Amino acid sequence: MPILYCHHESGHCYKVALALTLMGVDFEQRPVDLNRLRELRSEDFRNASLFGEVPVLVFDDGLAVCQSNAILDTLARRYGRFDGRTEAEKVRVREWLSWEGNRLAMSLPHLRFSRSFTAANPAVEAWFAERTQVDLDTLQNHLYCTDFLVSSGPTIADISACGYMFWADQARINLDSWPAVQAWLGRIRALPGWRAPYDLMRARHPILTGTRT
Ligand SMILES: N[C@@H](CCC(=O)N[C@@H](CS)C(=O)NCC(=O)O)C(=O)O
Repeated sequence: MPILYCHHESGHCYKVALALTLMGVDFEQRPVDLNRLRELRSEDFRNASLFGEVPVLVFDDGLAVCQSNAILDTLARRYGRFDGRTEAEKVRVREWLSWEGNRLAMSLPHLRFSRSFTAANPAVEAWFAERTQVDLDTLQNHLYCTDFLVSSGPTIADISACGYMFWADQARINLDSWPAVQAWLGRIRALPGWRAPYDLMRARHPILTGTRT
């Protein structure tokens, strides 16, 4: 079965674990200790990971894929699930994956990390907070007109964008201000097999004070 190198505090890992779970694919979790210097992490992980980060998914045929959205893309293509139905929808899905990687992944995860783990410089944290609000507005404006990011139904775009949302409270973000986002998260929660991050990912190696990821 595929091996997922992961960490239970990583929403990028959660995206992959959630996609595998919703697709009904069994996988083995190998928690990586992010407190350790990259060069001191296990040899099998270092061999599989191009950038030294989690998540990495190693398929049964030996293909190792890193970068959460590249993994989601690979899963959708390999298992034929949670992708757009038409070529145009597949394009929309990948537009959202790129948006997530450039926008959302640069805001909410870092705000949460600064507010719940290792504090960033206050000016930097303020920048994360401002950017998070703008990104939530972008999502909200889109989700006023559609149940999922691509209108045909749930896709890897939703799985990617929701990766850190279930931890919004840890970033001290109150999603009551974004009701369309909350409703969308409710629809994701209602997907058959959905599980919350800490329920899905095995907790090992708590993040130590001062660790930066
Ligand atoms: N763009 C990457 C981000 C991955 C990432 O930032 N991973 C963090 C955990 S959330 C990590 O492995 N940090 C450990 C380190 O930097 O040493 C993705 O989408 O997978």
